Amino acid sequence: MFEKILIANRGEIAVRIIRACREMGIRTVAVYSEADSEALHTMLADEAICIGPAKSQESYLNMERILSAAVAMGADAIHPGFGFLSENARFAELCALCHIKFIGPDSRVIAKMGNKAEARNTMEQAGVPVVPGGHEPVASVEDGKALAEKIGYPVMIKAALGGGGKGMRIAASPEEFEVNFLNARREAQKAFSDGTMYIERYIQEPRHIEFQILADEHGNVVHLGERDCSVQRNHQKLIEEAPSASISRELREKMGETAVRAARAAGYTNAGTVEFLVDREDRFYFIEMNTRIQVEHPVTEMVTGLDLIKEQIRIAWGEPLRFSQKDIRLSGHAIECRINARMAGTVTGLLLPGGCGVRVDTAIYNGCRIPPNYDAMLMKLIVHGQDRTEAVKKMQSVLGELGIEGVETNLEEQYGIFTHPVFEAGPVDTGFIERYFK
Ligand code: MV4
Repeated sequence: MFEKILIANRGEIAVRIIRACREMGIRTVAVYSEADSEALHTMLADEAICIGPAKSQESYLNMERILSAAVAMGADAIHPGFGFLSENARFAELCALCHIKFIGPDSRVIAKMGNKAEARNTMEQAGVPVVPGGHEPVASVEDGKALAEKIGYPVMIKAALGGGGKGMRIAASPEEFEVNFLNARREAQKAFSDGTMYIERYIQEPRHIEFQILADEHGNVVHLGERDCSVQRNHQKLIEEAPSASISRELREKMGETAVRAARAAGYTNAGTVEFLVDREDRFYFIEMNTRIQVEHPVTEMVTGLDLIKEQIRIAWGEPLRFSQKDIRLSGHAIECRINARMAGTVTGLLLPGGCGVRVDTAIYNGCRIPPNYDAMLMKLIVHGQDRTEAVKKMQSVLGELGIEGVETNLEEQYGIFTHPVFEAGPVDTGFIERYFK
């Protein structure tokens, strides 16, 4: 097994990975920026090395510094967590060149799935349903308009290197097309230094359902069921749950098989997520594949009993999966709620919830500083109940207990969502926040 893993991340996910390594008897190296010298991940790892100033570009996003740290500390693998370099194909490639195992899929798979237009074509060729749309990038306004006419309005204009909503515009009519296409392309060019665009039919008020998959390096692929991530604002997920309250057992089975087919078509290894949109008629469409461990992975862990970080490490070491699809049993219902800071500051008081089926994933502690340089997520609250009703009740109780002083958070808003009668009754679609929490 690996002897030493460097964690190229910070915050709760770095802590999560350190804990998994410790349980497996693997030594850990934390990397930290000057703003994180007293961060929990810096203190919990066996060893820690400063890699630069607070700015991400000069620390957590700096490939040379992280690889130099890994070589200097004698790490034999790097876990990238999520965000930062986790979906950077060049970084995965550089790890391989340095003889350090990147804990994730092959760099070519990251690059292929990172291009959403290419991923779409790969999936369509493998018989995975995709949203009706074009097969070629849209080179001009004229080409785009002609294609949109064929697809039928409204259409969704997307950036090939996008995802998460950047470089994305709806066009409801030919009149709207030109300006929205040009704005989307300008945004994409600025954000990704690439203006490759594609078009799909616009799916109205879809549900966002994603399947967790695990693939080892011996050709075995399983899915671990789905997560419903429909509760989001401006493409920021707020709540995730497993299983989805809005799909039947039959649909789950069909989508799960499709997710496995998608992973095979991509030549996927390690943990990944196949994202689908589900329309009002229960038709489902592949939209993207995420080649990283995701923020919301704990809800899958709660309903499967698996430790996904440990599975990632075992797969990266070359072990075959120790279970097949028929061994995967989903039990109960899990919900995750993201607590975000609204500003930087110092935590001056902290009261954590607890109880049966309650999990708190965080790297904050009383007295810790929240630097302004990074993602604002402070904590993930995860509950597991026998069914959705019990899980929702549990989360209401958990949110009522939690106390964070010193930094403003979205705790009140989350309490509002969990006690909203429409959410309580469930399920909800991606328009829920817009409709009830403007
Ligand atoms: C769509 C769509 C409707 N039709 N594609 C948003 C982020 C990116 N991952 C894909 N997204 C969407 N793609 C077509 N053809 C609607 C969305 C979308 C969305 C998707 C999932 C969760 C929340 C969303 C909120 C707004 C739009």
